[in-house]
Amino acid sequence: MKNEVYIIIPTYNEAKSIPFLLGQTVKICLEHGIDEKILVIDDNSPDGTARIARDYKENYPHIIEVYQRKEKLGLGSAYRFGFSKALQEKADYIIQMDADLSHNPRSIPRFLETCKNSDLVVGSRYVEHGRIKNWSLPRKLISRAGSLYAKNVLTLPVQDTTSGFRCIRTSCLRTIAVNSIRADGYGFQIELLYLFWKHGLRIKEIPIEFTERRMGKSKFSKKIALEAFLKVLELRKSN
Ligand SMILES: Nc1nc2c(ncn2[C@@H]2O[C@H](COP(=O)(O)OP(=O)(O)OP(=O)(O)O)[C@@H](O)[C@H]2O)c(=O)[nH]1
Ligand SMILES: [Mg+2]
Repeated sequence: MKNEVYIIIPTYNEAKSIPFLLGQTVKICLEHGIDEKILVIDDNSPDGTARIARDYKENYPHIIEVYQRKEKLGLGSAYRFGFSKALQEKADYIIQMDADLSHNPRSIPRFLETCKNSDLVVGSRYVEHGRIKNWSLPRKLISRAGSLYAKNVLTLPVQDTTSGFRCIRTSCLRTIAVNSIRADGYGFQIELLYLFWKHGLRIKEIPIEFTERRMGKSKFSKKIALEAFLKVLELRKSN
């Protein structure tokens, strides 16, 4: 029997947060009657994230799937992998979520409710009631500037263009040929959003409270920021 919702969680060195995140997510879904499958897509994390997630899976063998890939292939590649699984299994909805507890699984029911009447729901730090907790001012400024840059250059109808907490109507991924997306990191999120918009699909934004990771290390890098910057220009040119 198919699962209605695929929750896709890419991981790289998230050993400390993954058990808590999985526990919370299963709990919230149970409380709200959500029929979910959770896909942990790990890139052979040196800290043993995949092993810890597999141990946790023993508690919920029919809900959690852990995929351990051979090497670090990037966030975009992990999502493409997860999307193809959700498409194969004909899941109705996909939730995209980070593993570092920046995204609160308590928001999942609100994403799904909103997605009933839309194709992509973006969890936003930059709409009314959206919040960022524990980020330094420079980090806030970089993120806000990056989001505004993509929004304005590509004329996107969304404030938080780089947000990685989202809900997708799975069938739309056939329309936009998701494997054509090549970017990783923020570039991936921007390109995906751009393709939904370009194809005239319905996009909504809901407020989220985003919390700075308390455990593990950020993978934010100049390389990822530069890739996203160039990706926006490339998409603009191709328009
Ligand atoms: N499978 C896989 N997951 C990745 C890779 N890089 C990052 N991730 C995961 O993608 C999610 C987002 O990465 P973060 O390091 O939190 O990056 P970020 O949210 O942009 O940066 P911070 O806000 O500083 O945390 C986390 O769950 C990471 O573990 C990768 O190469 N492969
Ligand atoms: Mg993060």
